[in-house]
Amino acid sequence: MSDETNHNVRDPTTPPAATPAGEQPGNPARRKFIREAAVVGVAGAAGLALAACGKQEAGKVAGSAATSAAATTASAAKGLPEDYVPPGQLDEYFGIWSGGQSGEIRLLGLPSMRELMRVPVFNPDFTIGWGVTNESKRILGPNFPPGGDCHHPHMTQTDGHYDGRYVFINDKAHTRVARIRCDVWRCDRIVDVPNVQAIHGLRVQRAPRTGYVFANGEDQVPSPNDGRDLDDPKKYQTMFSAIDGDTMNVAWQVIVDGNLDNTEADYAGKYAASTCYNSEGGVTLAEMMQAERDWVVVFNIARIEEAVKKGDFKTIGSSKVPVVDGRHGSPLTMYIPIPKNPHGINASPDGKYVVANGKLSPTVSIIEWAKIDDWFDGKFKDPRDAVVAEPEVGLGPLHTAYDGRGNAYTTLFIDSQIVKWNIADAIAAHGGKKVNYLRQKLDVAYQPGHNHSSMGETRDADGKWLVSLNKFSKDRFLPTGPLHPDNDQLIDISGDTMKLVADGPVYAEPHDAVLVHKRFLMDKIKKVWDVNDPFFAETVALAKSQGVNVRSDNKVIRQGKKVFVYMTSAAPVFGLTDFKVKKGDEVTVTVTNIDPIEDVTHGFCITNYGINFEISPGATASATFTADKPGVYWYYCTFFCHALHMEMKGRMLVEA
Ligand code: RUQ
Ligand code: CUA
Ligand code: CA
Repeated sequence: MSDETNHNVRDPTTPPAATPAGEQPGNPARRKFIREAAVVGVAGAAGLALAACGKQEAGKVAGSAATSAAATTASAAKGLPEDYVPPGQLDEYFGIWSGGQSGEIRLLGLPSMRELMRVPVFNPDFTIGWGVTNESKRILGPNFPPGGDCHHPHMTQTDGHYDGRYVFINDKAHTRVARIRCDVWRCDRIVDVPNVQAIHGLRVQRAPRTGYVFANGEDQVPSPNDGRDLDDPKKYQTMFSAIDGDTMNVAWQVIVDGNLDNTEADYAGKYAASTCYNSEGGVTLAEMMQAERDWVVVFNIARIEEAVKKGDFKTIGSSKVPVVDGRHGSPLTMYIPIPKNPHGINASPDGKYVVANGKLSPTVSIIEWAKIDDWFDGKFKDPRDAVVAEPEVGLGPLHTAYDGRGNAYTTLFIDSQIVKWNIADAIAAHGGKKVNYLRQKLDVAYQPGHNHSSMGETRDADGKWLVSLNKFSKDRFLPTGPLHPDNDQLIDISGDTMKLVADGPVYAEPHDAVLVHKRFLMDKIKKVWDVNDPFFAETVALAKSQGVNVRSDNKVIRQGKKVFVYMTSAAPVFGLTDFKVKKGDEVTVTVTNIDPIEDVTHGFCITNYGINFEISPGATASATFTADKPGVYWYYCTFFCHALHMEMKGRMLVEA
């Protein structure tokens, strides 16, 4: 078996010697060993026989019951790379990746780092028919914008544990927040956040449950932003928003001083905290870097809810969202000065601390939640006293992850490193004890933004894996033209030292990801659609109102210039071999996949009409368009579903 045919063998090429970060992660000698061992190991792997069967007849799943924990142990025993997951075996973690400028979410398996699925959210997608089908347009809204800029995917939690209900993600480009269902991995709600601009930081309430989804409006704008105060930046403002994760309504907003970057929630359900890098209220780079300290603003959730309940709020313009005033001096907020233009903010999984990452300062600031309690209780005055340590960690600290064993891992953008440091030792050193809190610095390639540890944003932080989401890949991959992929690197943090395990090229620009152990999701994910699923319930109800059972009827209903075409799909036939409409008709085609068999997805494409969508087993999907071109237009199935897939087609006859 050659290297080319074995996709699990990493490229053993030694990276060029001259690199800005000094020593290269990834030992070439080790890589060579891995390569040879892997080839031998694969030949003997039990999974190979299954994989060699190729695609089985639909419905018969050649799945293996072996756990990936066993797989990992097995690969270690054979000298295989740690991220090697044999054919037919499953990864241990779901990686939920932001799709960045693509506007989507991506599902990866870890440790293999294999991409499993893409979930269109803010972006039209012709595979799924996102932005094509009526079902997706109901979620995207009328006149939906062309895409989104996603940064922060986060899963719902209950008492600090993932509960596998939803994932939320921001769209900075159009000031929106979306919700994705974890049972079918489809976006089901998108909310426009009013009164603010550019939703960036996003986190979920951890306790008692999500609950709120916290979202930062990053940039300050006039309020309302209707043309007034255009060039009077002193009058600009932004707000912190709490969205009800169940209803997807904006529950309340808090006006703040400065801008808002990243946000985080505590483990007790009492606070959220956001970084601000533009306390100066500047509109130019130079202005935004003037102050030595900006701040973290802490939101007291109970007090804000109380203020809203008492009617102590205003509304702005046509929005009905209660807006409370949380600027300096408000009893609702606490402003903790932090050096300098801080960026990421990350709560430790023991529930005790939250760390703000200094970016332009080589420090991280450790804030103790209990001190925040004390400050709000009036036990001390100076908010800086909530900072229990401010360790120096390196240049350009952006985000911090945790292993659940008291260690923190901070990305250093400028140094192109991950620094591992110990929280207790940092606090002890701050108190004057002679102790080295720094544990290790690992070169990454290159310029890391977020990092994320397995389960690290929950009480179940397990300290096994860390991904470093690097913005630059430079020389690490085959060239792809001037636009390079990002490089998401997998790091083993289970031992005393971090070990780089794999490079993972990814399309721009994931920003952030979460790693969720599969035990939180396996029994929640559906393999076929429930025929009563709310995702297409409105479409099914419309059919019913016309006397149509979408699961059995194949018919054309004309209502004046509106034509409704209903058909089933069951491999390898559509329920209608043809249908006839007139030029100028508004046509709605509704297709229902009545194949009850897992993995038999059909597609429905009308040639030269811009219509395509997928219909997975059990699903109903529809699209509406104007039949503006007379002639014969074949519709055909776009998913290779059957030996007679090519023949799965019919004709739309458009009369002149
Ligand atoms: S924050 S730039 Cu996640 Cu580093 Cu968006
Ligand atoms: Cu149905 Cu191809
Ligand atoms: Ca600043």
